[in-house]
Amino acid sequence: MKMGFRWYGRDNDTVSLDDIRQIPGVETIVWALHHKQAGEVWEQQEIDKAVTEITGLSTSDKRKGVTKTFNAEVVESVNIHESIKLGKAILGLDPDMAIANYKLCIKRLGKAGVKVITYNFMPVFDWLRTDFFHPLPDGSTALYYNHAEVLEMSPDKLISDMENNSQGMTLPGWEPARLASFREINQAYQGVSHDDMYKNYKYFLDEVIPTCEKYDVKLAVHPDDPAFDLFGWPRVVSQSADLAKVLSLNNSYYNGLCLCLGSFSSDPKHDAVAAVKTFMERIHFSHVRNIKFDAPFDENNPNSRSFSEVGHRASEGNVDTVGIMKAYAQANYEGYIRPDHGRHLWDENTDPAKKPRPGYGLYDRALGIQYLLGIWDACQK
Ligand code: CS2
Ligand code: MN
Repeated sequence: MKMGFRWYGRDNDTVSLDDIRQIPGVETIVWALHHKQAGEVWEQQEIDKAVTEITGLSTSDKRKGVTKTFNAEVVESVNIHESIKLGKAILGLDPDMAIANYKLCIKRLGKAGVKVITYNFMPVFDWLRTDFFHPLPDGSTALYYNHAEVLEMSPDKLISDMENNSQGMTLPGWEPARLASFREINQAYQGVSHDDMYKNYKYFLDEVIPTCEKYDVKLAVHPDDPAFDLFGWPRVVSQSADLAKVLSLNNSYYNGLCLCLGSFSSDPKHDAVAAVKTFMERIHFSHVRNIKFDAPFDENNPNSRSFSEVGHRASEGNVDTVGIMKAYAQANYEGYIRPDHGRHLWDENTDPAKKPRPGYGLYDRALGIQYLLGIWDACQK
C-alpha cells in the first residue's frame, strides 16, 4: 500500500509540501491541475512542471539536508464534462470532443508517470454538505450534511442562495460566474434516467479504456457523495450494486474504483468493510475516513441520514476504519490510500491565515494517517 495526501498546489493550499513531508509514511502526493475545467486538455508542459515540483526538492530543502521525496502517481481529479454524462452536446462541447480531450489527458499523464486517475460521474456537482465548519463537541469543526435541510431545497433555491452569496449552500466549483451554466445543466438533466446515464457511461469507458491500457494509467471512479439521488438527478455510483455494474460496463482491470469509504457510508445501510472485500481486485485507490450519524437509522427520520465528519478512529463514528484497514492489510493491498477530509483543529479555527479549504486542513489528516498506518502495521507479520 502507498499512503497518499491530497495537495491542491502551491498558492492554492494552506498546506505545503514541506508540511506533508514531515508526516511519517506519506509517499504519494495526490494532485491535479486545479485551474482546469472539465473537458479541457491538460498541456504536457503544465503536467511535467507539476510532477517535477512534487517529486523534486527545492534548493533550500537541499541546503537543509532534506532528502525525502514524493511520487506523483495519483491524480484527483480529471473531471468528466457534462456532455459525456448526458450523451449530448452542452456548454459548447459534444461528447466525442470531450472524450478525445480526456484521452489526450490520459496519454500525457501516463507519459509523466501517473498511474491512477480519479474522477466522479455525478450529475451537475461534486460532494454536497450543508455546513463546512460545523462545531463538534471537542471544539473543533468539520464538514456536516443535514438531510432535512437538503430535502427542503430545490435547484432553484440552491442557485438563489449562491447568487445572494449567503451563508447557505456553496457548491464545490460553483463560482458565481458559472451560475448561468448551472441553470443550463440542471435543465439538460430533466428526464435523464439512470439507464441513460449507464449507457453514456459505457460509451465513455469503451472509448477511453484502450488508451488507459496503452499508457498504463488506471481509472478510478469515486462514489457519489452522499450516496443517493438528490434533486431528482440520476446518480449511478451510489449503491454496492451500482459499483458492481460500473465495473461490468467494461471488464478491463484499468476500469476500477477509488473506493471512498466515507462517501459510500453516507447511506446508513452500507457496509464499508464488505465493500472493500467485494471489490478488492479493482480498487486502485481508496479514501478512508469516518462519519457519525445524528441518530440511529430509521427510514422515517430524515435526521438519521444527517451526519458529521469526525476523526478517523473507528470509535469516533459509524465507519469501521479498523475493519477496513485490516481487510486491506490481509489482502496485501498494493494500491493507494489516503485519509480523506479531516476536521479543522487548533489554529485552523482561530487564525484566519490558517483557515483551510473545507475538509483539507493539515492536522487532522496527519493524525488520521498515523491511526490508519498503526492498524496497517499491526496487521503485518
Ligand atoms: C471529495 C471529492 O470525497 C472526496 O474525496 O473531496 O471532491 C472527490 O475528490 C471527487 O469526487 C473525485 O472526483
Ligand atoms: Mn472521498
